[in-house]
Amino acid sequence: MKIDILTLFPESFSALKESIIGRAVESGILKIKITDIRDFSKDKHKKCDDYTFGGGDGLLMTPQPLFDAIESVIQKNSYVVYMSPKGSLLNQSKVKEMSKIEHLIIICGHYEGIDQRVIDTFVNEEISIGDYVLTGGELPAMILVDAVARYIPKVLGNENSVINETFSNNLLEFPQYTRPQEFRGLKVPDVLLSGNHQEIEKWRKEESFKLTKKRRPDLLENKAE
Ligand code: 4G4
Repeated sequence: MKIDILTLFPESFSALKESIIGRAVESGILKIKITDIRDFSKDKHKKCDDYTFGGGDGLLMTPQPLFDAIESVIQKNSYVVYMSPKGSLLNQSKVKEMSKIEHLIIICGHYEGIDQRVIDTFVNEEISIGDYVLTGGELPAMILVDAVARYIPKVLGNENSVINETFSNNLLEFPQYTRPQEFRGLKVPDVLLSGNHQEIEKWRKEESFKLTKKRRPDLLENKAE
C-alpha cells in the first residue's frame, strides 16, 4: 500500500518513523510520502490561506496550492480522503475495508479547513476520527494510517502477529495478564492458569460480553443489525 499525505505541517509526521509503522516503512511493506502543500503555492510569499467569502473570522486553505499538490500525486487508482470533523465516523470495519486500497491520498486541513471546490473536485470521502475538533487534520491522518497499516500483511510481526479482537466482533477485549502470577499480592485469575482451554475461552467470552454491556452497550445493539 502507498499513502500520500498532503499537509502544511510535514514535520508533524515524525511519529510515523517510530515502532511498528516505522519498521513497516523501512522494510518497504508500507510506502508513505509526505508532501508539503506550501511547496506548490504560486503566491510570492507562499501563502496558502485566506479569509472566507461571506464573512466569518477564520482562515481557509486556498484552492491553488491544494489542486497542484493533489495533481502531483494522484493516479487512476487513487482514493482521496479528507480528514474532517464533518466526515463520516471512522470505525474498525471501515479501517479494515480501507486497508485494501492500493493508493491512498490523505488531505490534512488546518485553520478552518479547505475550500469546498477541492473537496468537490478530488475527495472521495470525508472521514472523522471522532466527535471533537482539533487544530488540524494531521493527528487524524496519523491515526488513520496507523489503524489501516495493522491490516497490511506482515506489518504486525512476531509478538504482534494477531490483530486485536476488540471491535472486530463488536466486543471489547477481555482482561489480559502476563508474568508474574502474583504481583504485590495481586493474583492472576485461576482459570487462566488452569490449562483448560475450553474454560479459558468461556471465561474470556463472558468477560468480553460483561465489559461491553457495561461500557459500550451501543456495540451490542449494532451486533443485532
Ligand atoms: C476540516 C475542517 C479532523 C479540518 C475543519 C480535522 C477534527 C477532525 C479541520 C477543521 C480537524 C476529526 C480546524 C475544525 C482540522 N479536527 N474529528 N481539524 N478544523 O477527525
